[in-house]
Amino acid sequence: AEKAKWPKSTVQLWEKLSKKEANDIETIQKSIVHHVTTTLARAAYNMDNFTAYQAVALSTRDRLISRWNETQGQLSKADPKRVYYLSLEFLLGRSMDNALLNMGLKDTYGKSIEQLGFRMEDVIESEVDAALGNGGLGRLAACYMDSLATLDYPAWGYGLRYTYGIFQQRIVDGYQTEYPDYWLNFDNPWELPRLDISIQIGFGGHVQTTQDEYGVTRHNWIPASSVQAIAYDVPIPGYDTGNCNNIRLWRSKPTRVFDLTSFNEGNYEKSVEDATNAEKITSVLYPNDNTMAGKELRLKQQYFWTAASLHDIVRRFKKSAREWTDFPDQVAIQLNDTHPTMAIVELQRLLVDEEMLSWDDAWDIVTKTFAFTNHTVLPEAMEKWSVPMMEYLLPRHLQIIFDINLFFLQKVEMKFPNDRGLLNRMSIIEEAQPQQIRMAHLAVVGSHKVNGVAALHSNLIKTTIFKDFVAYYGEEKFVNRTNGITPRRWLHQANPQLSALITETLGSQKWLKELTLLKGLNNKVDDPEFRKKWVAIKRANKVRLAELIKTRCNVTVSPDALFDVQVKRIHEYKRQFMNILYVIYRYRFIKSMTPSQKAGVQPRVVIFGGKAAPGYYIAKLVIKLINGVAKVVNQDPAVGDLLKVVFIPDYNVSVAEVIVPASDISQHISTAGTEASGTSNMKFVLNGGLIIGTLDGANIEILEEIGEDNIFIFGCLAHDVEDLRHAQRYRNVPMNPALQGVISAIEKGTFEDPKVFQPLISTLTVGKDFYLISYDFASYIAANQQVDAAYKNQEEWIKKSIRCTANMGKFSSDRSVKEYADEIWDIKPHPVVDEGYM
Ligand code: F58
Repeated sequence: AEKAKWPKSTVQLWEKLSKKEANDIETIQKSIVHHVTTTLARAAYNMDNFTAYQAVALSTRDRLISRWNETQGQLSKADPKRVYYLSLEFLLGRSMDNALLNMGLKDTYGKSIEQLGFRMEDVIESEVDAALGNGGLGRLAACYMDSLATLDYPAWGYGLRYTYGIFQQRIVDGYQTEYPDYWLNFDNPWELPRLDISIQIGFGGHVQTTQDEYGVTRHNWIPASSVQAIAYDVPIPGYDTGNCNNIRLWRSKPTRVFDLTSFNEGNYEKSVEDATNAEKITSVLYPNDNTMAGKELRLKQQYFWTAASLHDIVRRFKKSAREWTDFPDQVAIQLNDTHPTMAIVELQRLLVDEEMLSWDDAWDIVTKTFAFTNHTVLPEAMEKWSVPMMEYLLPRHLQIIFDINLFFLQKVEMKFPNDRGLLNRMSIIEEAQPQQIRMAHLAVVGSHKVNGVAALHSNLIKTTIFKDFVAYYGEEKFVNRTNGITPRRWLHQANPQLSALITETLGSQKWLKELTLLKGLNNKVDDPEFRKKWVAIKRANKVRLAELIKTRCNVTVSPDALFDVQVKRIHEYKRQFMNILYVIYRYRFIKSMTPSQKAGVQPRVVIFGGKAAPGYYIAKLVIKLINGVAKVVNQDPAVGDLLKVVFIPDYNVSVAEVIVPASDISQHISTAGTEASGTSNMKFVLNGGLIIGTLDGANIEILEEIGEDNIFIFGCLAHDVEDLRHAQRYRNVPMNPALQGVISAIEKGTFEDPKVFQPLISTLTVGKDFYLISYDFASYIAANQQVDAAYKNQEEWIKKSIRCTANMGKFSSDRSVKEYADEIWDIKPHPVVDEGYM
């Protein structure tokens, strides 16, 4: 029945009944108990922490959905320009704590549940992480969604609903072993299945070419098979606003459960097999970070997701009966790396083949709609797809890619005639055996803006991978958007005591939405009372982390030692290897000391965490070495509490929330020019942790903001890396002697069978040392000595710590998102109006 046709009394009854529930303790308790006894069908007293979590989650979800409904309803009516953030990864972590804090309901829920006999912390701990991402890129998407919602921007995320997230890591005999992350085991209260929203996605087949009545050639793709995309919506509440945005995740399903032909022919097994194949598409997240997998299933994921999302976006646009030329005024699409680049091709196909626009009109719309974020310059991470694979899976799209390339290269030839080398370099097609499609080139050609993720990185891409494109398009197309992090999750939620102290000091919670207000803390540096409170909070956070280390690693560490942290994906360019080599150096140095010399040593706990891609042999050996060293060092009575080494298994978002607030110093030590930005560096410094780092990625901008007295910088410059590598390769550069000593110790078998580590050692010795560990080792040792010396002067250290937090305002993802909104997407905030339903 339509609302308009209803009698007034019916409409009024609906309106009355859909007004929001009150948020007092009694109403909330009723809603929790209601979910226990009805939704969960449990007896009221027969509950564990997990059941309590489920009930609180369901009650929170009810309130979330009211906001989501109201926001989306009002947006549909007003129909402002929206941004769509296409990302294969959204690394959200836990949702409950965040939702309650953002909606301002944490205290009330805390009291409610406490009276019912549970501790909020235990209930929160029962939630499993949503781990639909690998690392920085996926977590960045999650932070941006938080900021977009908080700033009232009309924004949707589009991604995949993987059945298995990033694998779970366990350490067995020092080695990483992988276990499937079946996160949907107990149902997921943070999603709204929209089983009614289903889109058919085709694969394979052939292209039919015909002439239409005007003699124009028309292309019609006839896919050989199809699968369904089913929508699952994940509400993203803003902080201190009723606004609630959406991430739509697609799940693949067979088009018809049984292929009727096979079924009727009695081939039951084949019909079920087809169904299984359809479901495979969204079954697992690829666990590589910064390397290209090149698997057919991955390309299927990319097309499945971009086609479903575009179909959805176009359907929404068509509701308004506007002209196609208005499309870029209604729709901005951000490509999070090259993974969604097929969206460019799919939109061109929809406009030309299905909507019958001319090629040029369509291409004008396409290039005004898309913008592209690059996250890496590492050659092994550059996406390429083989032409035969593309032809087999998406024959019409391949034709379109060749046409895009042809028209593009014709224009390049006009601007720079007779330069075949240039055309070869810029071509979307790489002339290899077989030919390869360079997705980054396609993304640049199909977008109106291309951005890097930190100042250094954005400059680097202009002088390296996209140099020719800058010459052709001009500088304006290539911009910088320095990454940011959400202060709600990474300070307010993860470090509640520090958040409370800041609020008390600054007189309000405004800083959570305007992070530059933290500057006010600079005045407090010379206040000894304030410093005392500051350091007490850090210590409490270290105690909490020490407990986690005891449970997970069975190692006892002293919270009075300096906590030195490196947690991130394990990758050669991030140089965890250099870190553990220095630990060995330090260990040997301590062992060589007399008792009175030992008395002067600054005790340290060196904390590692992070996953290696399952097929990345060298990265896995680094984990093995860390664990080998930990075993020896932690048992050595000659060292005692002066040095401890731990590898925390299964590093993920919720573990990071415990580690980040507890660090004294963290390491961001990539070879200069290799880490595009880094975002955990921002999280640590925001929480008053100092950092030791190279002049790479966002470290440089952090240095600019907090000042050189509050950061430990070492190592070569990005600018010099090429020359240094050249020297390393072709001249006889001797290994740094301190490093040489460390390598000899490993080779002598100090840390288990040295044969195991030979391939790892070879990365330094066989004339390469591509990541310049030997070159940087001397300055790395020196920087570590400076850290020890600085930490000895506790009062000065605390001042540095306060200055760190105080000057991190720039790195709020609110700032990043505003820059995208103003200068790339051209969208405005559209606040939801509270009419009493949310
Ligand atoms: C990261 N990339 C960058 N890629 O390495 C990091 O410097 C940056 O801060 C961050 O993006 C956000 O901009 C990254 O995390 C991946 O994990 C991809 C996953 C899919 C395959 C290719 C790598």
